[in-house]
Amino acid sequence: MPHVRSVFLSDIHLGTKACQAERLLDFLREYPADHLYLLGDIVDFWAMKRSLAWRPTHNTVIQKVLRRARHGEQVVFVPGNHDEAVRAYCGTRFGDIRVEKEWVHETADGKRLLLIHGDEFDQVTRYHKWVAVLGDAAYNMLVSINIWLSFVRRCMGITGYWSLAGYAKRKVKTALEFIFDFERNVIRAAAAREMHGVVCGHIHWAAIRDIEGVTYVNCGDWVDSCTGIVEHFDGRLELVTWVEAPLGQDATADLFTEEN
Ligand SMILES: [Mn+2]
Repeated sequence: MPHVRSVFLSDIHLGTKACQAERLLDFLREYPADHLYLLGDIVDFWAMKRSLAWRPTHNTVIQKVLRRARHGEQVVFVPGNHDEAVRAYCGTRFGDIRVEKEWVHETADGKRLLLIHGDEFDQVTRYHKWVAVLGDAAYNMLVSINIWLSFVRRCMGITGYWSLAGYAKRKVKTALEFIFDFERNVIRAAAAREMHGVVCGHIHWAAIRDIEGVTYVNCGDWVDSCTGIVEHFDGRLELVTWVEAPLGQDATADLFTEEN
């Protein structure tokens, strides 16, 4: 079983239907660590106000995290905008879990990483959804719909060319610009604080890359992409995309019976 130095997770959105709690439990089982960082939007209080979708597996996630903290793993929770209610408790502890507005993690090779959720650097939250919605397949479909649309427009005597796909593409471009803006803002804030890098979440877009000499790391999410960041014992950071392991006959049963 691989054991890593640190695990960084964000945007789990417990309490929503879309939350991939089973997969997350598999991931957590695979990666015991010395440090576990939960970088915001862990529990989705916003969604829970609209409709409650709290499953037994969501309890299990909380129980597993509490147990890891109790067994000596350093667990730090940095609340995000969906769990901002917890921000009032920054600087305190919930049992063995520290709640902090932000945190600085030093990697095994001595790099200082600023840990934040990142919503304060988000100018327009809603745009990023376009990226997820409009994959290549959707784009191709738009192109073929557009062929029909221009046919209809011609039949109706409407002149001039208007491209639905082009319209969608401009929207996607806006979404990508939003992501670049977000990344740049986060990076600059980290650089201003003389950090080697920054680990955040919020935009549901996992990444590890160097921008302007600063390491930009985004944990991604557990509602769609199922990604997390791990730090190995040599300080190397790795983006893990969780691909479901084949389920053994008792793989799910023990989640509920295991002692916590
Ligand atoms: Mn967020």
